[in-house]
Amino acid sequence: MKFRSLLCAVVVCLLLVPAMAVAGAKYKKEYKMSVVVGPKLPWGAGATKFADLVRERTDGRINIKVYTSSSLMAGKQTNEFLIHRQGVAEFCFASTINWSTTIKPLNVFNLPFFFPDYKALDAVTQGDVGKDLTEMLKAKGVTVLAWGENGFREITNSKRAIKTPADLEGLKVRVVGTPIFIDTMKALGANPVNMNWGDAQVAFQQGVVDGQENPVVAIEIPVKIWQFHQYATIWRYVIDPLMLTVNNKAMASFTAEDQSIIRQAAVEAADEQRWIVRKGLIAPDLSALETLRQNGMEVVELDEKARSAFRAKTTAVYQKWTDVIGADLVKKAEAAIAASR
Ligand code: X2X
Repeated sequence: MKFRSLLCAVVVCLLLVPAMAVAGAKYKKEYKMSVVVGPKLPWGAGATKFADLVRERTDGRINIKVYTSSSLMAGKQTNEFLIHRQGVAEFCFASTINWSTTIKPLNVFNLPFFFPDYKALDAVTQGDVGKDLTEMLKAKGVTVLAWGENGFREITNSKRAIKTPADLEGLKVRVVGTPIFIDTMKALGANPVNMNWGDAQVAFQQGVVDGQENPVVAIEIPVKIWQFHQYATIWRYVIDPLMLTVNNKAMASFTAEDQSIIRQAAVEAADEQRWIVRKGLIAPDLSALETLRQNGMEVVELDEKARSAFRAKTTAVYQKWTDVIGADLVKKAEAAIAASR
């Protein structure tokens, strides 16, 4: 009997040790990373930075190719979570907006006029809400490695300066195909049209829509929005964080050492990207708004009183979507925001 169990142990060892040794050698030649925007925008550049760091630090064992402009989902940005979960893209640098059609609690970031500033946002992503969302996504097959940022979404248009809700009346505004955006724009009196980002840029050019909403530094300046729109209103109506993520099965296929390289690289790339897109948008440095003005735009900055007139029109949207998101999560976010004051 003794001899037999010894033999068994030897056989097990002989089978296991080589299997462990070759784990690293089983890596794919290429891993895919999905990004909705182009490579030159800070968001796309953040993804490239992450891929480069991982490649360098793993001596090329993990070779991530960044697929920009929604190319892995044929332009349909709201399908990104699905292809990520399936493992078509092992990595993503993704906007919460694009995933919020599938993962409803992510709509917490889309609640109109909810986040007053970056401090409030950081309190939410770095606190209990960030933790809860991370756990929810993990259960659905995806790990959040770090939070980056697209930014507060500010409206621009070709018709008139928006100072009060009445100025929005009847404006045709392009939004992402995420239902809460349609509800919010309708509540504000605008005429929302949903469109993928790739099509939207053509629509601006052709004047098919009057306006759009996107972050200033991350999107509006790089795409030179002044070519199409003369008016911008800084109203901080919605915040758009980015998540740098990995498919759980892909992550589990890497050695512990490589997993920690991936985690570290994600935090570095996302932190850097977040500060790049905030630059020029935090008083006293409002140079990003100056860039819009220097390019001929009229920029309206709403104070809290003016902002609350818009918020008042969206109360029903807030209530409806609190139920969809989950009242507990919204309560946690409210508490984190209050504590950040
Ligand atoms: O489509 C948009 O407006 C963009 C690029 O900001 C997002 O992907 C959410």
